[in-house]
Amino acid sequence: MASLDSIEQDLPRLVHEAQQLDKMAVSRLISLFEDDRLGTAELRSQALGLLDSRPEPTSGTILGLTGTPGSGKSSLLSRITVDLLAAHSSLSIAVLAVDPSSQVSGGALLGDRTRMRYLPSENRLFFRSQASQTDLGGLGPSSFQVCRLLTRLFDCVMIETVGIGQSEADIRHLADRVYLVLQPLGGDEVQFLKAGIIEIPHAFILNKSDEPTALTSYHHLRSSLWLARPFESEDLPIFQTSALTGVGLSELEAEMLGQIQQPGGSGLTTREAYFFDRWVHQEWGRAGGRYLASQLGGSAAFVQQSGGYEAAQAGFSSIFG
Ligand SMILES: Nc1nc2c(ncn2[C@@H]2O[C@H](COP(=O)(O)OP(=O)(O)O)[C@@H](O)[C@H]2O)c(=O)[nH]1
Ligand SMILES: [Mg+2]
Repeated sequence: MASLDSIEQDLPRLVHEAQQLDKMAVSRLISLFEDDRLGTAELRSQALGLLDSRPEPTSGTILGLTGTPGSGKSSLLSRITVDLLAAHSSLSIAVLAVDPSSQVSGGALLGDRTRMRYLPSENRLFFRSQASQTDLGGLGPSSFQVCRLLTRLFDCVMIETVGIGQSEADIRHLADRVYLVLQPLGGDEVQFLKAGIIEIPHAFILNKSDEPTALTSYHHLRSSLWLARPFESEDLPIFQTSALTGVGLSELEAEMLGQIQQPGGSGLTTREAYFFDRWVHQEWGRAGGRYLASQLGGSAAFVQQSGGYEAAQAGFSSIFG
């Protein structure tokens, strides 16, 4: 990692190049947003300031794809991104894969088909894998940080994450829209109902619809939804897709594009309080969390009082550290 001084001197140029979606510049800035060394918060704050001072700042939409390993998230993303970019010449997409097997999914995403159609020189598609912060593929404060950067550069940030444990709640806080990717299970109705999981998503993707049990699984999922979320089940879309044959992808892509084109972009700043609290717990454990809650008026109040996320980090570090 470069010294902080050299990044500080380079920052305006780096930000400028990142705005042109230069892959090297985007990568270097991401490293800054993943860096938890003291002194980096000020640099992040400067970078965000430069990005936000543009006449028309980008405010990308965050779409989350979550689901158990093997359900086809990476395969879907590799097709969806390429299709969307081919159909919309001004669109840009960044993929953030937070996955215990992220190396594998990175390989899959940049696999043959993608590479053939999109040479590495295609700046509108950016891929980054991030080591997950828990063994279970959880998101964490640094995923949040990277999203703060990427939403200012790309029209859409697609996050791939394994939906287990804490990361279920995290993805709902981070993404503007969450898709749960499921696969047919040979008629095992109960799998779909696993506590907690079914309450999170805005929409469901039943992938591998080329498999023989897909239709039965679809009906099981529909009735599971009716039981688990009776008041909204009518409105919960289920996309039946196959990343293998391409069936159902155009419907899913149309709905994703609709999300991306909605005015307003990402509501990420309203989520700062949640991820600040997670950061405090990660850095200072439960003692830090208790101090934040009891002595500083809680996360939302403290972030606001401090004048933003970076200032709150610096402030908390000097009080508690
Ligand atoms: N039959 C079938 N296989 C698929 C489909 N989508 C993905 N797969 C396969 O399922 C496995 C896991 O896919 P992957 O995209 O890595 O899943 P992830 O762990 O959710 O990212 C791979 O062997 C894929 O080739 C599909 O729609 N149909
Ligand atoms: Mg994957």
